[in-house]
Amino acid sequence: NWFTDSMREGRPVAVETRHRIQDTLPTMPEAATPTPVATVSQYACQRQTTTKNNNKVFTDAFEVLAESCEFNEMEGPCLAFRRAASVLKSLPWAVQCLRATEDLPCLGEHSKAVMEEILQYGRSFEVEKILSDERYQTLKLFTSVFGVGPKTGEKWYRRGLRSFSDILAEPSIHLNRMQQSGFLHYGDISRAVSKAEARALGNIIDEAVHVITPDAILALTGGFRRGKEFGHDVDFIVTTPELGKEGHLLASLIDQLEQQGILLFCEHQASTFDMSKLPSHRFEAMDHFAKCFLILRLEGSQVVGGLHNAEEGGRSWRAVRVDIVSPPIDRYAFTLLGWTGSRQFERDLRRFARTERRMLLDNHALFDKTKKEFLAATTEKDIFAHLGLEYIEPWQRNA
Ligand code: DCT
Ligand code: MG
Repeated sequence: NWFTDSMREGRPVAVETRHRIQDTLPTMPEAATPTPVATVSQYACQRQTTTKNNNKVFTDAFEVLAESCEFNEMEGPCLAFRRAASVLKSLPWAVQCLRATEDLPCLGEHSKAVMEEILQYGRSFEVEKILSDERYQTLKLFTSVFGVGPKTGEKWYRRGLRSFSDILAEPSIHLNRMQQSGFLHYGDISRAVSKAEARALGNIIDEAVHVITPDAILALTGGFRRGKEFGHDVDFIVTTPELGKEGHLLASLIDQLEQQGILLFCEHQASTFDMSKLPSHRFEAMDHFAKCFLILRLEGSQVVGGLHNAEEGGRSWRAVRVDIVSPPIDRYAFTLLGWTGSRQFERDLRRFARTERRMLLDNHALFDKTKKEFLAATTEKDIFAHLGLEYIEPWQRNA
C-alpha cells in the first residue's frame, strides 16, 4: 500500500557510518584524542543523522537555549545552538569529555561551556534557570497552541496574561479561527501522533484522493518519512501525473473529508506559485504551492493497535493535525525534498547550495547563478547530484 511504499525508502536500517571515531578513555592519555577518519562537515546535508541520538543530554539543553534565544529575537545565537545540536545528533558516539569535541565544527565557546557543565554536574545551570523562568514558561505554553506564534505569545505575555484561563477570560482578546480550534482540541493535538496513527490517516487520505482521480499521487513527508516513531502532525504531498490537473485536487479532497464528517478544522491556502517569479532570493521563504492545515478526526478503530495514549474508557477518536501540500508534478522532487526536513537539514541544504555552489534552492526549484538557468529534477537524487552532494536517505536527514 501507499504507506509501505512511502516508508520503503525511509525504513531505518543499520547505517554504515562514515566517521570511525573512537571515544576517549580519560585514563589513557595517548588515546585521549579521537582519530577521525573523515572530518565532520559543518553542513547537515553532508552528514548522516538517524533518529538515534547519542547525545540527547546535550541536544536537549541546546534546544532550550535556542528556544529562549528565539523568544528574545536573538537569531544569531539561536542558530548557533541549533547548529551545535545538529552536529552532536550526527555523531555515532556519545561525547564523554570535551576533548572529544575538538575537531567538531559549529561548537562555539558558549556551547562548549554548557557541555562542560553537563559533563561535570550532569546538568546545566543556565538551562535550569531558563526552564524556571516565568517568561520562558509562559511563552512556551502559549506557543504550544496551534495558531499561536512567538509574536502573539509575546503580546499576550506583555499584557500580563500567564495562563490559558487568563486568555480565555480576557474579553478584549479575539482568537482567530485557527487559535479557537487550537484551544478546542488542545489536549488531543498536543499529544504525539504515532506511526500507526499516521498510517491510518494516510489510508484515509489515499482513499479520498483516489476517488477524485484514480491516478492521484500521495506521499508521506515530514518526520514520519524520516523514520520517526512520533510526530506533532502528519505531512503529505498530493498531486497528479498530469501537469495542471492538480489544480482542484486539494479543494476536492477537502470536500471529501468534510463529507465524511472528519474535518474538524481547515485552512486552505490557494496556490500563488508563479514560475516566472523565480528564482526567489528570499531566505527560508515558505513555498507558494496550494496547501492546507487541517485538524482531522481519527477513529481508534481505524488505527492498528488503537489510539496512542488513549485514556481508558475515553473517547473512541482523537483529533490530529495534518498538513497537505499540492505542487504541480514538475515541482514534485523539490517539494518532497523541502517537506521531508528536518528543518536544520533544509537550512543547510540551501546554505550549501548558495555558499558552495552559487545555486539557489527552495521548495520550487534549483537555480544555477553561474549558468543563469534552472536545473530540472524528477527525483531527490537528481537534486543531490546537481548540488554535487552524496545522496542522503530520508532516514539520515534527522539533523
Ligand atoms: N519545514 C521547513 N521549514 C519550516 C517548516 C517546515 O523546511 N519553517 C519542512 C521541514 C519539515 C517539514 O517541512 C514538515 O514540518 P514539521 O511537521 O513542522 O516538521 P517535522 O519534521 O515533520 O516534525 P514533527 O514530527 O514534529 O511533525
Ligand atoms: Mg511533521
